[in-house]
Amino acid sequence: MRLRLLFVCAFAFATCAFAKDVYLSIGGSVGAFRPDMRVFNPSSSKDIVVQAYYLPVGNGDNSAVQPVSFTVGKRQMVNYDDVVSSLFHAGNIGAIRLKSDDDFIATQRIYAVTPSTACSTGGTLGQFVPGLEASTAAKQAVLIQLKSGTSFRTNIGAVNPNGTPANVTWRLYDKNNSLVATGATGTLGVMPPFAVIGPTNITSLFNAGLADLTDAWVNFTSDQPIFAYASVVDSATTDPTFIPMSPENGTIVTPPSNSNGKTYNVSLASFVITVSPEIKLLDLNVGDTVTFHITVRDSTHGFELLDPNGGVVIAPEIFKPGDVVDRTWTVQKKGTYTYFCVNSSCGAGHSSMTGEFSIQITTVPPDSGPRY
Ligand SMILES: [Cu+2]
Repeated sequence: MRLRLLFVCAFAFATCAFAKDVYLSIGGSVGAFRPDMRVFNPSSSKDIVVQAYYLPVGNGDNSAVQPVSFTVGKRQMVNYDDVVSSLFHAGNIGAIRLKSDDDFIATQRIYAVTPSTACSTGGTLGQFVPGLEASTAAKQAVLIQLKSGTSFRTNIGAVNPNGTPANVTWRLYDKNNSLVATGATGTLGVMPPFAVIGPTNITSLFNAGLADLTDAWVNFTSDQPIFAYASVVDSATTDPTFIPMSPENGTIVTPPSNSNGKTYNVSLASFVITVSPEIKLLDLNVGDTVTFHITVRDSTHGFELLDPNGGVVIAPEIFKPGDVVDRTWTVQKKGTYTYFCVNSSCGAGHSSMTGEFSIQITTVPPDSGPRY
């Protein structure tokens, strides 16, 4: 069987069955972090040449990146400690793409270096990063066993292994398996060719607000196959766990909008915020789940929602024209909520984009005292 494949390789195709295109989704030489890479050549008959591309984070188009080449001898493993520096002579954070016309195996370990002190010997603390074949990228996958709160934090990152942009929808689910947020801040929903999203804290990526993420999971769907991973870090010890994505193909269940939840369309336009339908006094109550379906019309606008005590309900966030995002929150207090555009740096008109609605206030006291 193997000989037959070799025959096909040699005579029929430029890219044969053993050609490999492998991604190491995260590597970086920044601060105390270092990545060590190993590449193994399983062939006993042939030295192989591997082309290596360093793809910087930032979710930019990396299709112009040029490779560097190295050779791996028969049945040998080559070692690139601190690979970003030693092979690419670069710094900062990026993914690594490895290509060869022949079969190979690649792995990586990324770790933080703890320097020696007078009282203790230095060492490293890190995690394993698997080399993933491009053919195993997925249009839908989950990242489970995520934890975010006071004890743990979770970063997620992604790589687009395609020469075309990938349009990605990200969804975050909380401890109760409830959808907390759809989409991501800014432009992370579109990944240009070979773009890399660096490790990003899920609470900021999704603006998760008050959600209980002590156990959480993330799902994505994409029109192009991509790679995603999570890194769960113990805040007390900094112990990290690498979590590769698990491809799946279940139907995405959209939460019912009227069980005990309600959805409102929130339009941000120059210079007015419109909530539709209008939120009347008795429409909502404590415990209700509310989704603001926010559409940004004509300009860069921001949004923030504050509770009756001035506490943040939907964290301030700046959007681009055309952005459509859902922000879900739970009513925890009766009283008057205020919302406004937070794009204060773009002229006075934005500061007039403000409004309020009240929930279940039975009497408005004429003097002091809580209003609920
Ligand atoms: Cu505005």
